[in-house]
Amino acid sequence: GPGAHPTGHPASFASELSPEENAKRLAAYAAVDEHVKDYHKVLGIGSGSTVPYVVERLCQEPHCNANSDRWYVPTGFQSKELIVKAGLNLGDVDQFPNIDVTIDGADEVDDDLNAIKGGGACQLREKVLAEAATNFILVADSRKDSKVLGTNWKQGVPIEVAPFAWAKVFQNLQKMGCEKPVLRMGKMKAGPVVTDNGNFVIDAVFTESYMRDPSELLHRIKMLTGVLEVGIFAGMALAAYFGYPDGTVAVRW
Ligand code: ABF
Repeated sequence: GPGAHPTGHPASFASELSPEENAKRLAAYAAVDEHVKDYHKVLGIGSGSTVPYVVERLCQEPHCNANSDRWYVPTGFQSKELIVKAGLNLGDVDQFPNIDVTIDGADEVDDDLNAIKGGGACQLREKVLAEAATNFILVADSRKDSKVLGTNWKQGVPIEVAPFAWAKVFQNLQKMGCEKPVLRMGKMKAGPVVTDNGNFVIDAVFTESYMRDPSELLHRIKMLTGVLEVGIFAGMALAAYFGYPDGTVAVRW
């Protein structure tokens, strides 16, 4: 239905999108067309500005109705809304711990398909759905593509923490070599951002020497008591699709 279109326009108005938006759409469409098969019964739907186009594409398939035996599992409030508004079957990961394909956005993806995620504060659920998926696919526009994590994404590694432990995690991140961790605040600066799981987020910038080994950094941060999940997705993605403003899509796998 019309609710499935993120711009509010029918798909035939696609050419009215800005080159940047069109790039996201093309990446999303390419990922769906390549990886979602008719026999897939459970799909993970990620977060961010490219994912509405994933749902848009899925809604152009015959499976797109409530009588379908396909289920859609969201990574957070935004994707839950997308699923509900499109009239698709909403599922949860406790019903479906095995997902055929999860398609999700990213803040940055490096040459080895390691990713920074969590700029949207959804990294804990995103990682659960990434791990649950047989095929985990990233979609983004070309600005997210880089050789080393942290090159384009300057905000640091998003870390979800238990609220009462945040100050201790903050201190331990400093000891680990992060000069200026930041407790992420809401838009009005009246208090910290609270995730879908009721937790806080610390953004931690690390120098390039740390970022060159994302897996090692991930493991060290994750060992800090009070850390629930780290927005480094190391070695999880099967492929990444980057849309370019000139209308081309680059695939990395
Ligand atoms: C999700 O959405 C997150 O992991 C990432 O933080 C964000 C990307 O959003 P956008 O496409 O709006 O930059 O994929």
